[in-house]
Order: sequence, then C-alpha cells, then structure tokens
Amino acid sequence: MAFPEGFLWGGAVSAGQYEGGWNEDGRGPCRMDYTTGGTRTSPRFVTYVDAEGKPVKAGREAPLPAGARWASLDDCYYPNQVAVDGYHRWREDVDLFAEMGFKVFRMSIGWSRLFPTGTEAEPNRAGVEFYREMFTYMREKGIEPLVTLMHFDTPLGLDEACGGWGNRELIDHFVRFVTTCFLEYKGLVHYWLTINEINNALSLIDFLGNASDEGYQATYQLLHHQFLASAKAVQIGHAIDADNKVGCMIASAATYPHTCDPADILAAEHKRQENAYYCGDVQVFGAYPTYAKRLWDAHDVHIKMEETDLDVLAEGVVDFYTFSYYNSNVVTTHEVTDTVGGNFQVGARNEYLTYSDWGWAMDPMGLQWQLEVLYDRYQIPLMVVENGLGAFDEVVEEAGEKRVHDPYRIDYLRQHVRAMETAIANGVDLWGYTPWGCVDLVSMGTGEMRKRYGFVYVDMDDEGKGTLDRCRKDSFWWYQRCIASNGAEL
Ligand code: P53
Repeated sequence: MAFPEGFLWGGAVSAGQYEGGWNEDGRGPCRMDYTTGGTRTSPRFVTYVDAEGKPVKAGREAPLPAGARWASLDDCYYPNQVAVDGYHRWREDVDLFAEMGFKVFRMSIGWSRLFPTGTEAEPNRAGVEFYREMFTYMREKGIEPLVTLMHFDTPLGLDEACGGWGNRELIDHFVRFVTTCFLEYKGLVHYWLTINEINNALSLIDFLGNASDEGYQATYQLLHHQFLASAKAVQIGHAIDADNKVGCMIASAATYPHTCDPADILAAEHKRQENAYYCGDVQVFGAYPTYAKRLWDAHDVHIKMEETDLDVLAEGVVDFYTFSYYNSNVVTTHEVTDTVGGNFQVGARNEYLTYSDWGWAMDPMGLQWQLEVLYDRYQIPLMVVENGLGAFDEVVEEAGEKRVHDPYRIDYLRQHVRAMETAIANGVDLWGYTPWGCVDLVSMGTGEMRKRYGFVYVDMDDEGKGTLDRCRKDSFWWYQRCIASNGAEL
C-alpha cells in the first residue's frame, strides 16, 4: 500500500473565502470584502466612492484613486463579507471534519483580524483569541492545523498607508504579523505556509491587464518583497520554535506543449519557468535561478535590491514545498482555433482531456507528473494543499434528510488520489493532501457560491440568500472511507 502511515489527509479553506464576519470584533477590511460577485463569464469588480461622491466599479486589482474611499454599493453583492459564516460556525465544521477523519485542516489567519489596518504596533486581542480557540479545539479533535499566513488578504490599510507590496515597508508589517502568529500559537501549530500561490502575480499578469513592461517591473519587484517577507517568516518561525515546519505554496497547473515542434517544447518550458519554477526555486533553493535574467530582460525589468537581500533569501529556504493542483494547460507557438475559456484559463484545448463546467481541464495524470517532476527538482517533502472539482450541486430531500449526490466529485477526487498513490510508489515523499473547499465556500476566481468544492454543502446562493445550514454530500462518506482505509478503499 502506497500511502505511508501518518499521511496527512484533510481539507483546506482560506479566511477570506470561508469566515465572513468581515467587520466584526475589530477586524479591518481587505480587498476581497469590497469585491463583487461575478460568474464564469462576467468579471468581479471592486467598488468605491470617488472624490466627487460618485460610486465606481473598477477592475478587481484597480488602485484606489486619490480622495476616493472603498464602499459597498447598494446595487452590488459582496459574497466574501458573509462568505459561509465560518467565523460563527467553525465548531460545527470542525466536528464534521473530525467525523470524516481529518488528520489536518489547512486554514489561513486573516491578517486584518489580527492587525486591522496592518500598521498597528500591537495585535487586536479578539482576533488573536479567535484563532487560539479554533486551534485548541482542532487539537482536541485530533486535527493538526496547517496554517497559511497570507491568503490573498493583505489589509487594505496597508494599500492606503504605503501602496501595497510594491513598497518594501510591507516586509516589516508582515514580519510583525507573522512574529505575533508564531509567538501566540507556539505549540498549537507546527505546520505553516507563508504566502498562498505566491506565483499567481506572474501567471495572472495577462488577465489582470498589466502585461506591459511597467506591469512586469511592478510584479517582479513586489515578488522580490514577498520573497524577502517569506524568507524572514521562515527564519522567525524556526527561531521561535525549532519544531516549526514552514513551507511555500505555489499554484502548479501542469503546462504542456501542444505539439512536438521544438518551438512549442521550449515555449512550454519557458512558461513553466515563469509561472511556477521562478517562485519555487527562490523559496526552495534560496537564490534566483539562471533563467531569471532571461525573464527580466524580456521586459526590461531591473529589481531594486538592498545589499543583504540575497543573504536573506539564502537563509530563509522552506522546509517543504506545497502546491495547488486543479488542471493542466497547453502552450503553443502556433495559431489555434480550438481554444478553451474559463476563469483564468486560456489557450489551446487539450483533445485528450475533458473540461469542468468552469472550463478547467481535468487531468489526474498531470498530478502524478507534477509530483514526480517537483520532487525530483526540489528533493524536499511535498504536500498537495489544494485540489478538487468546482461543480454545480443539487440538494434533494430523501427520507426527510437533505442529500447531495455528487458522483462527479468523487470520481475526480478518486482519480487524483490514485495519481498520488502512484507517485508515492515511484518514490515521491508526499506528506499530505488537503482538497480545496472541504466545506463549500466563495470562489476566488468568480465570487460564486454555485461553484462548489465541498464534502459539506452550505445552503447559500449567489444573492446572499440561504440558511447557511450544512449538510453532508455523498463525497463526505466516500472521503471518510478513503481516510479510514488510508487510501486503500476508493
Ligand atoms: P476558484 C487562479 C488560478 C489558480 C488558482 O479557485 C487560483 C486562482 C484564483 O481563482 O486560486 C486558488 O475559487 C486559490 C483559492 C481558490 C482556488 O484556487 O476560482 O488558492 O483561494 O479558491 C480555486 O474556483
């Protein structure tokens, strides 16, 4: 049997997509809170009131103009403000996770719950105690927390105070936040991830509309700051508790060449370097890779560095490498007419694969490939910390009980578990598996509730209507059996 004893089976959420309670107990706002709901084909917006008092909907990464203030508009819906009410219902959810047999639960600490604007010298005690209670309860239930320190939720106050991650000062603010986390939760948490999908800034550059040389310059510069912040977090985590394991988190869609034209092979490899290896290499090897020069030169990028920066990177290498894996993509230098479109998915259609309702290629063998390639490259333990199928679910009433029959989700997960099993049999050191959105939550890409990933269904729709009650899907019992048999019964 492939899965080792002690394999960490579990699930994953992020604070901003799960908790809600966006303005409770002193929590400050982050960008997600002012981001509207969208769909697969219509984008999400951020909203504000400009200097003249006029309400504005802008692109989701737009900066706040001078004199404007972030605002919720009456004709818009903001799904992350309530999300799935994890802030009040986490106990019930942890009970359900324990019932499934979770060994680990990946969650994130809302930065603005601890530091409402990001600039405070001391943390908000209510925020600190909220997570302490949660970690304590999880441990009582035999569930190990795996904590992401930042999951797309930099406090908006830091945008206002210093313009966000483009400013080096963010490093110090982050350091103050993570030091608080490591000190407060010492002994309660042993597994930490620094920055969620740190490489998204690069892979989404086309979608976010900043693919000019200036856009690349800004992106590589802010990544440099995030690398430093992450490396410092690793060092602080180790200094505070030698038992801490601190990892990186990379979005790792597999990237394939569309044809065997050598130009396609090279293009696919270069895309992979840009989208995934660039960040992983810095965080695992502690140095910029050789091909960084090629990537920078292509857009005339010059990173501003201070003298000791490269030492900080070298001294803050991660203990393990974690990644999200949902799908694969195809890269080609040729003109193609058969393309795919979905949120954040473009390019040639892969005729060997089928696609989800949101246009993501379902590719379990791609996960095996990723695991083998990544382990061979990095030679440190891996963890799949996001995976799953976003799908429409239907609730049916049977014998007075609410049920969701989701064979499509079971099928997707089963195939991906088998892919992990094969990779482990082939020598990969895989620590664990935390499928995404183990309880339904708000989609990051589209802001929808109807794009569901969970084993646990949440009664909430895309207009904010619903009881927020939980119910078990068929996949709940499938995963319970999978965990109980350590991956033998699928
Ligand atoms: P949703 C883009 C590309 C790859 C992963 O995505 C991404 C994104 C952002 O949507 O996000 C990760 O919710 C992320 C999670 C997110 C999950 O993938 O669009 O770490 O926060 O929810 C799934 O279906």
